[in-house]
Amino acid sequence: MAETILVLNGPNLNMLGVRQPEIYGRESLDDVRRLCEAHAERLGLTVDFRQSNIEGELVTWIQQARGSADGILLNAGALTHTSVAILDALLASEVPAVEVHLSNIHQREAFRRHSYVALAARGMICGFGVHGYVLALDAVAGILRHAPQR
Ligand code: CA2
Repeated sequence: MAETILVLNGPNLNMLGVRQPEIYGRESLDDVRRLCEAHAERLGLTVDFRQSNIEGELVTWIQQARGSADGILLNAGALTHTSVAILDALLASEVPAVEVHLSNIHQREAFRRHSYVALAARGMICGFGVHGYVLALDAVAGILRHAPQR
């Protein structure tokens, strides 16, 4: 059976393509979902694609990933920079996670440079727009194929 990658999107990412295209691009979150599903199929993976504006819902989904998902691709949005709860959920889940951001968080306001997610993620991809999700799926696939154990 194909391995499942839980693709999680945090607060305000449902607004993609609607506002601030100069920062986040013109594609909608539905476009990103289709991109992930198409690329996952090429990799022989299944994608479970979700978005929430609620921190606790993301925490619950990460907890549930233990035993139900083989990898996590996470764009936690602004919660990246604030949420110890998401960090703790990632550490507890023990599912390999890759962090992704559409924008280059290192070229923006100083507060975006710090990521709690980074303390639990295997790595981070940022600054490549929606293509970053494709790169992150490749990274998860590589982890699962070549280095399944931390
Ligand atoms: O670059 C990213 O992917 C971010 O995770 C996006 C977050 C931001 O807080 C992080 O620092 C970096 C913001 C997501 C909000 O997305 C919007 C998209 C279109 C219009 C309004 C918000």
